[in-house]
Amino acid sequence: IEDCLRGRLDAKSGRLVLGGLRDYMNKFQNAERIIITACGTSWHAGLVAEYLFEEFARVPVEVEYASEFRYRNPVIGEKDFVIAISQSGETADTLAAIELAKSKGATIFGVCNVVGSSIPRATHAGSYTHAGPEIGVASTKAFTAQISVLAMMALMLGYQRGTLPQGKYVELLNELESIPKKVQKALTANEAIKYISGEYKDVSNALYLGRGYNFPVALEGALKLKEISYIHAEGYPAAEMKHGPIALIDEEMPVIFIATQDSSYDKVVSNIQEVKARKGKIIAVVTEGDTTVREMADHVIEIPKTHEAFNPLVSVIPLQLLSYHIAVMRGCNVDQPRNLAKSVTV
Ligand code: F1P
Repeated sequence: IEDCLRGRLDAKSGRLVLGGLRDYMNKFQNAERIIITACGTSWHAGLVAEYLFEEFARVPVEVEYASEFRYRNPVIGEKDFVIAISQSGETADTLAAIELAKSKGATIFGVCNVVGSSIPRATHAGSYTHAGPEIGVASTKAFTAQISVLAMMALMLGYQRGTLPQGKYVELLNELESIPKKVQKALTANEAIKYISGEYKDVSNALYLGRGYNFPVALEGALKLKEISYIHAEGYPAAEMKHGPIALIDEEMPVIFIATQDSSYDKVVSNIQEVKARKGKIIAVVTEGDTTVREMADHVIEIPKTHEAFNPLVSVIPLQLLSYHIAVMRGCNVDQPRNLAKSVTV
């Protein structure tokens, strides 16, 4: 825990990754509920965190769009620990959600990237993600940095509450430390992804499907494509496909599956079969060495294996690259997409 509080992942630079938690450890540990509030990509990182906190710390979690939360009359009080996530630290909806939660007596913890921005100042405590400046408007490295911080928080909380045994806690922290190397490896698929992008740059729609930890990644993949290529894209839990989106599938529809080898793998494979039977085009992000999905998909993109809880940190990389290449090929300005602001302050 001390390692974690000192910022074990960032030991070389000596940065305090979770330092902000020190004074609020009691509130965090005894929280009856965690409420996560954010917008856009940060909200997707919050969804990943819901899975992490509930799996490892067994605390109930709610993930709320700040843009909705601020306008409703939520049941919230002193026993709630609110985590507000924001790259810019300036998002007006998230700030308003923080003020609402504060007025009800909840403890607010910020996970922000921009040092000294408004959200860190409005919260009781927080941790910076230290991802460095996001050059473009669309969040990319901020997403993975947010999940890294939230994962550390979830592991630490699980260990402290006794729901995560010490051996498992250490094993997971070690795995988390291996992620930067795995991300490097995932980036080596860049040329292959560029080729795939060329095949799909003119589509009008795309569907992204994932299960478990990869469900929020499906949402994020779809959002990146919308934001920077202006292609209509939808992200869904793969199991929801049969409840509606399956009607969209035909030879024109690319379906991007996140099909890593984890506890959802067999079920995702059957979802792939369902799409294939309807002649949908399949692009699949798979674990290195996968052969089953390779035989079924039109294209596969391999990523290194990690613990399924950390899959989003690696599986989002090819989806970010796919959106990037498609956007460039369509002549879009990837750094400054139309109609989008870096910090949405109104
Ligand atoms: C939230 C957000 C970003 C998105 C765009 C508009 O920003 O929705 O996720 O990429 O920049 O704002 P933030 O609160 O994380 O700064």
